[in-house]
Amino acid sequence: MKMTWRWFGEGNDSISLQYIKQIPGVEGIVWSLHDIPAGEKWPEERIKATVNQITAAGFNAEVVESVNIHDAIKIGLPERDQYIDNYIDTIEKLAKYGVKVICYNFMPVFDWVRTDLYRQDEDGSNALFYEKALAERNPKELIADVLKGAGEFTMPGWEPERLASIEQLFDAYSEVDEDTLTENCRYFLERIMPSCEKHGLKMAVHPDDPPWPIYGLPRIVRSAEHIRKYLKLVDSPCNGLTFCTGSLGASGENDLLSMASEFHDRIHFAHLRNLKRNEQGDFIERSHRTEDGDVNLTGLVRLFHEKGFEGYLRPDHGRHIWGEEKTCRPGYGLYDRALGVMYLMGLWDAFKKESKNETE
Ligand SMILES: [Mn+2]
Repeated sequence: MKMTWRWFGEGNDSISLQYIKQIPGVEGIVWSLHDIPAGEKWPEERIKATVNQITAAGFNAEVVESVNIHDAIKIGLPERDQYIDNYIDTIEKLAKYGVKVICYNFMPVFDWVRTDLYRQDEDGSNALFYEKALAERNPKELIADVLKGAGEFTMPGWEPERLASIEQLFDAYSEVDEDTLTENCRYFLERIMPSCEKHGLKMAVHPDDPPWPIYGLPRIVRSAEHIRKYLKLVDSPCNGLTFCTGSLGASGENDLLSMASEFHDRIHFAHLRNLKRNEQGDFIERSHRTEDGDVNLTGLVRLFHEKGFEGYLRPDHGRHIWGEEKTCRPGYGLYDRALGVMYLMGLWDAFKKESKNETE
């Protein structure tokens, strides 16, 4: 297991690489070029500069999250071939600079949905919250609320320029059902896989967040059955999974332990975090501790350890605590994610010691 930390880049994150270096156990930075619009080639100079900055700070830069996929590819428009060519160009360049895993998603329109970015919890902390009854109201209201909560930060998947034409975006997807989206995904994967295999670079699809259809838009990475099908679209180790417990775990129907066990050899990247569901289908993000939510992180870390997981792992969203709210990116503050690292490392180290039968 290689512990990593998501960092949004110089001038685009409230946390410095130097601070991240002070968190024990973090080996790698998960990065991206967030200002490059989906579909465009990533400039080599920018890749080189970012990788150099990360490695100079003492981290590996082997995981990119995300290289976003242009809507034309998901919808299956004729211009998709050009965008796929651009994607392959970016894959080749990233491989050249040592990138081993690319996290991406295949969700139409919204990368993720929450209805409140600062929901107060019982202990006075606050965190990202999803209220089912509010999630499918007028999309313009939802977008306005989310963007307002983000303050001056841009948020991946919530690009104001793209969402400004939300009606046209919905129209463009009107003919895209689950089968069409799956076939468009197969087309994309078949085109990019030769390049991935040549370089040993692994694609790791992020599950749908939350794992059910919203606004009637199809979702194809949301259950064991969907993931089984997805991994067979191209049955290659390079067609893998980002195992995100906070996304998959928002549905009580997903048995995360059995999913991790079944798909472990195709899991290249893991986002481990906790959340608490209620009976209405709402959920709030919680501390990483197993007892604080519905995700059995203890059991999952044990399983990853038993399976000899050698991929990358990171704490996922954290709560906003100790007055950090609105000084950091929503869900991406320093404190709670650092606590998350220590909790996950603590579990891992304990299982490691136990398996070696070390008592001292
Ligand atoms: Mn995630």
